[in-house]
Amino acid sequence: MKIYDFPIGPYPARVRIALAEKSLQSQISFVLVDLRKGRHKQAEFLSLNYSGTVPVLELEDGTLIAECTAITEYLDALDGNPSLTGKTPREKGLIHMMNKRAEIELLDAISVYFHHATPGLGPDVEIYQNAEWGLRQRDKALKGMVYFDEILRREPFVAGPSFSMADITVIAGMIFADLVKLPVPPSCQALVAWYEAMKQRPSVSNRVAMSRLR
Ligand code: GTS
Repeated sequence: MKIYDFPIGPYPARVRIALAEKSLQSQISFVLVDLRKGRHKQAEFLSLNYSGTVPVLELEDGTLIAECTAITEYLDALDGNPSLTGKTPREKGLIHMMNKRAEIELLDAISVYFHHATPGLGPDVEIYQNAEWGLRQRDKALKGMVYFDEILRREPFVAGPSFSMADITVIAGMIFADLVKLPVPPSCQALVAWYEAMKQRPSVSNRVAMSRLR
């Protein structure tokens, strides 16, 4: 399998972390798509992913799967252990809900902030920016952090008792917050403590080195 990738990117990190949690790294080769050069907006890449984003998983038969959630679900279905997307209908429902919430309330909001209210990928790539929209999304992300902090005050993980895809998406949100220097609200002690613990997981700490190790 092949993954079209940008090694330091927060979204690609979601798939890298999932691969490491599932011990599937050796089955993957990574293909660099240089976002800073706008390669993801060029026709060659758009023919692989209409949305013009990485990561994209390419299977041996040429099937293309974009969207981190879809890729993680595919990888999880290859081998159920450990499970990242839940085994029972209840687990699956809760994990999917919290994963989607982590995208909407945190990760995607920070991404919009990055592309609209900061220099983003640079003037050649960011051809339309709306700073006001970006700043609103930044505030939404800060509210999202407070929400996840409340969850993590009472649960060990974002979707309950076990590590899951929803944790990975919040981790990606925190990685993105670090990259854009978005400070975590001081009240979010549980979120900060949980993130420090997540950073100790080899899947998280080694994620950027993954393609170089192969
Ligand atoms: N919904 C998509 C997913 O979940 O896969 C979003 C993917 C996404 O936004 N990826 C970023 C991207 O391609 C990669 S990174 O910012 O994390 O490196 N961004 C480029 C752009 O122009 O939006």
